[in-house]
Amino acid sequence: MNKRKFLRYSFLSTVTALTAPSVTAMAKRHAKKGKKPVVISTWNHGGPANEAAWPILADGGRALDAVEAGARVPEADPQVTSVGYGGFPDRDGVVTLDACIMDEKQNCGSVAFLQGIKHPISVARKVMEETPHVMLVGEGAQRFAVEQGFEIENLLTPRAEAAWREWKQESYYQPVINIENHDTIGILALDQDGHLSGACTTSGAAFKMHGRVGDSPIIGAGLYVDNEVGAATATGMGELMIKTVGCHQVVELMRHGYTPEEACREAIERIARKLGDYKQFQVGFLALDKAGNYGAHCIHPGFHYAVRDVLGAQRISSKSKLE
Ligand code: SD4
Repeated sequence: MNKRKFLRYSFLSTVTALTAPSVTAMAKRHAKKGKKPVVISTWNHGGPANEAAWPILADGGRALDAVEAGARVPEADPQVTSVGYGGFPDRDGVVTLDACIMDEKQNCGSVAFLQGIKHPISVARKVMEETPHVMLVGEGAQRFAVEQGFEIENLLTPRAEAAWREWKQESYYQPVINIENHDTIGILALDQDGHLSGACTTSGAAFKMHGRVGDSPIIGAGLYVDNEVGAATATGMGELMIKTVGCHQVVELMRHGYTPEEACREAIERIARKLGDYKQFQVGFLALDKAGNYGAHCIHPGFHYAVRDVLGAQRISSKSKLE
């Protein structure tokens, strides 16, 4: 068994045990009913996000509420430098945010190039629920957010500003996706009623061109949910997911019988076949099917995700193409 496999199996076998009696009862129900509920999220902050989502799912709440609650955790955390407050700015020093959300009824809402609002995921949900539209961008999205009661705040933390100033000294005008340390959060949940929802929120590629929008607010690219089949989300260099409509592809592959992991791997293979420059960038897909099975695949080693179900919390390393 190679090291990666070993680590993976170690993670699986060191599931955090929960001891509360209600959890035992739930575990029995879970065993009978299948793998519901479950929530999965990208990267390290997926753990805290899942913990915020979990009580909603455990109480029989909606997957939609769970994914929104989860996504809000890294959005508010100034230590997370690719999401919400504390996110690295664009090359002009402006923090611009992208997010989208999708429910079990094919409803979706999205905001892009949004400035000064700490919780773009909640604005995206308002777009979904309070407007006839799917997507609002820039100043219009901000105006709508304020009308909905969101506050305009300065999202550029001293840490993010210092990183931007240091980057500017080199004047290397390329968007940066750090292979080892992405922080965009994509979160997918299956609730006790068997309904799926997903959310994705990011400050995008650090030091991107002003006005650049990535995959994260684009339904089908950075997130897709089909309640008949499954859900998928993505992290990494968004241009590659947009060019291949990656998450829609992952869900469609699951419809045709691929497991979540196989579907993610095939979406990565298609990027590799079609996009010659793919090795320069990290991309990871994460998927959850209607039965509660999940899996991931990425280009470069290093992508991992967090899972929370009745058995506890796990952190799983994804297999990668360039391992
Ligand atoms: C983007 N996909 O804007 C996002 C960035 C990302 O971890 O995932 N960073 O392209």
